[in-house]
Amino acid sequence: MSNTVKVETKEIYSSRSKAAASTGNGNGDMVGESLQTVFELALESQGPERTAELLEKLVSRLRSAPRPSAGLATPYVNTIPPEQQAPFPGDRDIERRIKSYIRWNAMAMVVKANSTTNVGGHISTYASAATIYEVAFNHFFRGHTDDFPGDMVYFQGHAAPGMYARAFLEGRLDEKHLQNFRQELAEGGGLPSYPHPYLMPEFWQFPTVSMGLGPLMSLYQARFNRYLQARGLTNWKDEPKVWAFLGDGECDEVDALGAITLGARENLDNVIWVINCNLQRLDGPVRGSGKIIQELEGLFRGAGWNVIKVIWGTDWDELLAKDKSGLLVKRMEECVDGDYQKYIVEPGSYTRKHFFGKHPELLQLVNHLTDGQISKLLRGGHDARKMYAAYKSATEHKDQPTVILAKTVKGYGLGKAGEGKNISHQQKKMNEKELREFRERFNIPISDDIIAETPFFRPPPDSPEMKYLLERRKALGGFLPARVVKPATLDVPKLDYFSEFFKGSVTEASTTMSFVRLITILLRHKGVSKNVVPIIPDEARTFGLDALFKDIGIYSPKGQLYEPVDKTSLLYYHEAKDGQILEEGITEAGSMASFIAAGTSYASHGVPMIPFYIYYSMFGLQRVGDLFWVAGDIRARGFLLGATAGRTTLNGEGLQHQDGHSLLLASTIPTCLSYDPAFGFELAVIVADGLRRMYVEGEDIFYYLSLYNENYPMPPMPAGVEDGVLKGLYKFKPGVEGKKLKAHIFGSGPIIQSALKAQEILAERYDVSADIWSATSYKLLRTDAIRCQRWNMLHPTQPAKKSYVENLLAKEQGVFVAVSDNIRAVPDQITPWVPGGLFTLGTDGFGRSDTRARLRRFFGMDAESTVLGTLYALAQKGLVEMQLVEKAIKDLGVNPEKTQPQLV
Ligand SMILES: Cc1ncc(C[n+]2csc(CCOP(=O)(O)OP(=O)(O)O)c2C)c(N)n1
Ligand SMILES: [Mg+2]
Repeated sequence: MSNTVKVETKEIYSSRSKAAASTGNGNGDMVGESLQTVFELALESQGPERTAELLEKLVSRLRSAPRPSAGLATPYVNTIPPEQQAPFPGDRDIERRIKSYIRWNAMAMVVKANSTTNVGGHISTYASAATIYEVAFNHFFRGHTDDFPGDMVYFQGHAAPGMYARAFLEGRLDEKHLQNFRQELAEGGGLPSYPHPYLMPEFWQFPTVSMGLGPLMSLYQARFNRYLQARGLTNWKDEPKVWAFLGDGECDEVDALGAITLGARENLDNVIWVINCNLQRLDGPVRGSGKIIQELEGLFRGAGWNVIKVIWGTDWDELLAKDKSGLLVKRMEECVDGDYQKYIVEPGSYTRKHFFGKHPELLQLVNHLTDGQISKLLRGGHDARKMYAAYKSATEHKDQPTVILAKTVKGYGLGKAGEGKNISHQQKKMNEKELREFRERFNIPISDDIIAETPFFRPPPDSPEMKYLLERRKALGGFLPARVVKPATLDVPKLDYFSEFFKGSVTEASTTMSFVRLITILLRHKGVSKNVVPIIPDEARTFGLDALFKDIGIYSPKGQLYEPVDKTSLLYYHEAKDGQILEEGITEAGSMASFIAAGTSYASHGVPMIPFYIYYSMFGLQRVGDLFWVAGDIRARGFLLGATAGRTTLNGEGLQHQDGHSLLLASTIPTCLSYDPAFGFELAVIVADGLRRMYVEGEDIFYYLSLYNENYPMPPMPAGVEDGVLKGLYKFKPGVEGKKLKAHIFGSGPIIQSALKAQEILAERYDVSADIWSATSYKLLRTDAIRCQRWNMLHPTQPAKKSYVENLLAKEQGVFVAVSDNIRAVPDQITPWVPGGLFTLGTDGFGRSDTRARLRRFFGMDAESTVLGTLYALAQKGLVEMQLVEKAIKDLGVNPEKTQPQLV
């Protein structure tokens, strides 16, 4: 075989020398001509297949040759040549009319909203993407049916008006909704600005408007769909496709493209991305002096994706076919995006002069076209036939994800009001003249006398357009977007299933170890074992979860194609096609995307899954906080475990690892319940209740739990504390009686140990009886208190309600002190509701490496510092003399002039 190729190659080489000889010299054009002759000779003698094979070899040699550009891009023309283009099966005229009405309504809702309010909105994004979406709606997106979850579509956030406008034609939204776009609090309700399942839970599935997150999540969603299939948890008639629609500017977000290799590595041919390359972002061109389509093509091809470029509309096919010299493609290649933008804004005469006019041959090509016709030469993304062919090819492509790079015009159809202009993205208003032009261009049947009001337009129900539109959606399974949640509960374990945690243990353990034990027994519970999804970003060994590798396996679509080096050990690295663990590697963003896919499986698949995502707490809320926010918006359920938490408990790792503020960040997410448990039994109580609330009651909430790596004996559960554990505060150990003074110390996480030690010192040396409370959740205490406060304010003459924390502490005497391994703002959340206020000790400032003892002294929250804080709080209330505090500073060996953690 290889011999034959050699012979053939030789033949071609010799033909080439003949050709070169006949042309006489070796300058660039001559070489080009010679190559063409060789190519034609090869085609004649070897046939197209063999020639293609030889050319591929040449191209691969060319790629490895040192050259100035990466060379992964193909010529600046459509990937699918006209002769391979699947024919468009729809009725183009009707589809164009439907699209025009949607365009109009999408524009009208923004213009209307901004005529009376300042709520903003975007016209230009959808204007550029209308064809891209409409072809997919009429021919590709499959809706949810009983045996099919529906294709999962990540709509570009700024194109939302288009989706609403379509839903209006479909009869799913009425005029009032459109009227109240971005006015959700208006009477009768309104429409959210962007895709938010939290705000429109029966409509939107995926939040996308924080740019970059949609593409990332779509990949992990597609991967999660495969995971469910591999584990036998689905029962579909067909596999859903995951579509993501992105802006070209959006591709600069690291999140957008940072995970694309996952798509190729795991052969996710269930993924189709469509990048609307309108060449503009918000401020101006995406790559004015370059070509974004070519850049993206190289990137995706390098990452192993199937790339389909849809650059030119059908009008260009004829010109390209006539261009025997190759000059047209050359011209297309040499123009940069800034030029292409200019050809939109300027009249056709400009394009004739500056684009075609560069070469007389090109001018001739367009001699038969008027300037008006030149200005209307379509870009690929505005041509339904080209988009259809691309989608068809993408949906049939095997083994690789596909990206379609569709070239469009930002603000298409807006004319002087913004088409192709740099201000296009921000355009929200149109004057009457501009509205008339828009109406004429798209043939909207709206009369002059009402046009200034930008009325919405919906054709009558028996019109061909309406019939066509509804028939198409019916044939494709139903409307989209749609979020369909069927009630599905799990047979979750009751609290007594975790009774081993209630006994406590003399052997020392950390809360991380308690968690490992907890998930291990959960994986043995019949009702939920299959639904648990452990997610780990390359830290299983850090947390002691590696024991799970062998038992439940790591999910790998390829299985394990090698013998692991530790095969002979008990806990070897075990990958399997139906593995249960999602071992993500070092990507906290990717892991969160998996958490979200698993945590919304109850909605997207009707299969409730229970993600437990455990990670270094510092690299969670702080690093990828926006994905936590999305988890709230998308109504995800599950458990997030911020392990190795605590600015001093994780001691050796230093400044960039030591987390003392994730709890505060978690407290900002409305649907996230955050806890800081100190003991194994608290963890069990919280998880058991979470399972009930999320998977039996169906609450759309998720949990953030801090876990620590400090070992201490785990105490047995005191009687009757479950309610307090869940509400956020309970008395763990009362102080000794018969002391002169009274204090209360709130401790949380492992720092409850400092509080317990302080309790002893205070009793023995300072005649203070200190009750020790475990503060499991300042956030929940605060939310409850705020709720009461608000009610009281709004019902001023009715008996006031008291919050849990106020009731709990009402009868307590003395001072209140809080100590934790977090910044003071965490406990400070409840200060207004603590009788006499709360004196807090915490870890404000950057962390550093040292022993726990030294760090805790440095931050001033070890046992001695807690004693000092308590005495000072007593002194501030006049209950002891300040001199006693002075004395204690000496007795306890605290250096009053010690370096302070830097705060500005
Ligand atoms: C993370 C994030 N950063 C910034 C923005 C603000 N923003 C909204 S749209 C936009 C420009 C979008 O350009 P592109 O992605 O090309 O989309 P187009 O509207 O051109 O289709 C920007 C900067 C955002 N929504 N999200
Ligand atoms: Mg753009």
